Amino acid sequence: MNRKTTQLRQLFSRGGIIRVMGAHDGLGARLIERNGFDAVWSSGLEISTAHALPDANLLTMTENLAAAQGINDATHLPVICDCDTGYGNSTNVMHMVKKYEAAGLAAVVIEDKRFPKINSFIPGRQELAGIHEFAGKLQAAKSVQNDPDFMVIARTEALIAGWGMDEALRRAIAYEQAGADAIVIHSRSRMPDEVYEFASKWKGSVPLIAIPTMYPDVTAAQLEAAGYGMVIYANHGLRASIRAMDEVMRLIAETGSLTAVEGKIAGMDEVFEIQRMTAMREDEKRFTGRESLNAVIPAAGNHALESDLGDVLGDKPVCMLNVGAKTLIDRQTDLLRSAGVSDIWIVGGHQHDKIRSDGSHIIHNPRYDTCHNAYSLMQAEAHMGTRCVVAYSDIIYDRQILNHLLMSPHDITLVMDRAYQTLPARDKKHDLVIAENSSVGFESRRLDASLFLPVRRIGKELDKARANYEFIGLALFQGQGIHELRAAWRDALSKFRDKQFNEAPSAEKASLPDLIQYLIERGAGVYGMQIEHGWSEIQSKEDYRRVDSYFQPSSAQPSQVV
Ligand code: SPV
Ligand code: MG
Repeated sequence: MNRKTTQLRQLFSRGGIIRVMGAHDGLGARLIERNGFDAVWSSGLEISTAHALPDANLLTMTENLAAAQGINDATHLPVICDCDTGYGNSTNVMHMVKKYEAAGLAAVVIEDKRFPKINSFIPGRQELAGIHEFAGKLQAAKSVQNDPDFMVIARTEALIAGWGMDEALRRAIAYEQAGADAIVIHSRSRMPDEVYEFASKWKGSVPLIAIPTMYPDVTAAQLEAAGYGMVIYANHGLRASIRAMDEVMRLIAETGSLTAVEGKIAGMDEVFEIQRMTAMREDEKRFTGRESLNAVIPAAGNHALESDLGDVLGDKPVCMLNVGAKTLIDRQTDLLRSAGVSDIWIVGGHQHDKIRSDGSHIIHNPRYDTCHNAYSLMQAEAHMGTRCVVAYSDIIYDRQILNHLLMSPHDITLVMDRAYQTLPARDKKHDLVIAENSSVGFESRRLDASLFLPVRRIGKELDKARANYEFIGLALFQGQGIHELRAAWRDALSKFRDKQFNEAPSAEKASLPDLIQYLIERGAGVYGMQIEHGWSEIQSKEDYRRVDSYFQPSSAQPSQVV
C-alpha cells in the first residue's frame, strides 16, 4: 500500500472533487471509511469538543497530534490535519511538520490567524497574521519535510475576518508562492457565492478547498463545477453524535429502562465489527498458539413430532423451553461459556427463527425435516476449529460433567451414563453404548484414566444385556478427532446416499450415534467418559415437569446443575 501522502496526491490527480469528512478519533475515522469518503479531516473543533473545551488553541500540539494519530491508525484513508495557526511561530511550525510527517499523516493545514486562534464562526476576535509572517511559516514548513508528497496546505481567513475578496486572493497567491500545496478558502457567508467568486478570480495553480459548514446547501458537484478540488465536511459526525447520544440518554432517564432505545442504537455485533474483533481473534488463533474451544448444538428437530411435548412447546423449538425462568439454550450456553467455550454455533431448523441466544451464531439447516441430527451437526463443520464440544439441544447437565469432559486426553469422547439401567423404563429408545472394561470400578469423583473407556458399539438397537451405558448427547471432538469426523461424514455421504447407514435408512437421515458407530468401524479411537446421573434430557412432558420443578426457587438445589 502506498504511503498516505502519496495516496492523497493521487486523489488530487485522479480528478473529481475529493470528499473529506471530519473526525476526532479512530471510531469516527472507521465510520468515515465505511461510508466511502476519500480522506479524513482531523478537526480542531471536533478534538476540542471531545475534550469539552473551546476551539481556541487550548489543547497543545502534542494533544492534537495524538488525536490525529488515533484517527490515522484506525483507517486506510489519508488524514489531513487541522493544525490551527501552527502552534506558534515558524520555529513551532517546523517542529510541527517534522512530528506530523513522522507520524504518517498525509497533510497539515495551517491558517493565517494570530495565536491563540478562536474558531472561525465566533465573531469579534478574528485577528489575521501579517501576510509575510504567514508566508514565512509556510516556507519554514516546506523546508523541513522529507517526503516530497507530504502536503502543507494554507488556509486563509481573510473572508472570515472581514478583509474582503481582494485581500483573500492576494494572500492566497502569496501563500502559493511561499510553497503551499493547496489553499483552503474559508467563508462564513450563508451562500456559496463568495467561494464561487473566489474560485472564478483565482489565478493560481494549486487546488482549492472549501469547508461549507455555513452554506450547507451547496453540493459537492456544484463546488467541483466552480473549480474546487476538495470539500471538507468538517464536523458533521460530531454534531450527529451529540444529537443521538442526547436522545438516547434522555429516553433512558425518562423511562428507567433500555427498551425504548434498543432500536435506536448500534447492536453489540456492530460494535465488535467496528473494533475488528473477529480479525483479532483470527490472529490470536494463528499466532498465540491458544487453541480455541468451540461448541456446536444441533437444534433443528421438531420434538413435537416424536413426543407428547407439543402443547408445552407451542411454536418453539425445544431449546427455547423455559426451565425455571431460563431457556434450555441459555442454560447450556452459559455453562459452555463459563467452561471456556468461545464460539457457539446453534444449528436451527424447525422454527429456527424463534431461537434467541445472545452471542451465539445461529445457522439454518433448511433440510431439517428430511435429514437427522448428524446432518445438522455437519452444517457447522467449518466452525469446529481444533476443539469442539457437541451437545444436543434438549439436555441439561452438571458443570462437573463438562469440566471432566474437557480434561479428556482422547480425540473423540462421548459422555455415557451407567445409571440408565437402574432407572424406570422410558418409552423412547436410548442411545446405548457398549464399552470395553466396563467392570473397571467407577467412582464419580475420581479422576484417572479409568474414567474413560474405549467404546465398541453405539446405537439404539443394541443388546440390552451387553449395553452398559447410555450416551447423553454430549461429546468432545479434538485434534485428529475433528479430521476423522469430517472424513467419515464425507465418506458416508458418498457411500450411503440411498443405502442403510447403521440404524438409519441413509447417511443424510443418520443420527450422531450412527455416525459415531461409523467412526468406530473406520478405526477411530472413540472413548466414553463414565458418569452416573447428573443430567437430564427433555423428551417428554414428564421430563419437562421434573426438570422445571427442579429449578423452581422454592426447591432445594442439591447439586450444581446450572
Ligand atoms: C475545524 O473543523 O476545526 C475547522 C473547520 O477548522 S471550522 O470549524 O469550520 O472552522
Ligand atoms: Mg479548526
